[in-house]
Amino acid sequence: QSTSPTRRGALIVVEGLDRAGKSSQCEMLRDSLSRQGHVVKYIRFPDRTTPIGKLIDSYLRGSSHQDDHSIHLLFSANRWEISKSIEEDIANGTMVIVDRYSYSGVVYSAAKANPTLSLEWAWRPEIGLPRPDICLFLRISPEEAAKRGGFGAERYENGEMQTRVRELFQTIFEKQQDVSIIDAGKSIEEVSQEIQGAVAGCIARLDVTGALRKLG
Ligand code: ADP
Ligand code: FDM
Ligand code: MG
Repeated sequence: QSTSPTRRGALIVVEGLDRAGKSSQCEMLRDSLSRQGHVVKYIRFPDRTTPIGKLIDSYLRGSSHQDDHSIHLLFSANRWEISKSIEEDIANGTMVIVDRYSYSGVVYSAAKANPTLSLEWAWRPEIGLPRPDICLFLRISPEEAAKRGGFGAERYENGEMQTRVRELFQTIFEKQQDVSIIDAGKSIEEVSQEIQGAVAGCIARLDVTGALRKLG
């Protein structure tokens, strides 16, 4: 039996507006890391399968109403309930790819311009969650996003909300460390190449015997 410590995996977050290409890119990244021999898991937030996730799903589809603060805390609770399994997977060497995370969490809630729901307020419940080793922000113009299809029927899929979300993403990612801003207006292949390069750099720099850090 080997006595060398297990090399931990990396926590890789993909963020961006609707139709930036997050889900397509997460799948391509999963496949490319798998081909390199990594064990990979692809998860997304909200995770609509849990009891909390079902409340969120009903809210997003417009079937139920929630107070702005209350739904914000449910989105956060949905990350907390899955955080333990993320930590275990990472410790066991799995590469975990996450489609939306705390950054979507704070930005969509703060975009509602509710006077008691600031970015600072919104960030508090995220403190202590697993900190991504890299966050890939897929940046896209409203024009490019519009070419990829109209708005769907879910709660935040309207121009006004998307404009405020775009501004707030910009605000938070100016300050955030470990963020790679990716021009998501390029072809799927080009974006995928850029992401693979950024992730390879992250994995090469990773202290694989150290623990996952926490959001502060
Ligand atoms: P998101 O998960 O960010 O909402 P998706 O990956 O579901 O975005 O992509 C939204 C739509 O745009 C899909 O129809 C997808 O095929 C298309 N798409 C994704 N990336 C690109 C790209 N780089 N160029 C053109 N179309 C794209
Ligand atoms: N969203 C997502 C939030 O408002 N808060 C969060 O914490 C998260 C993770 O939910 F409108 C919003 C962002 C988006 C919706 O859409 C989820 P997708 O299509 O499942 O990514
Ligand atoms: Mg998606």
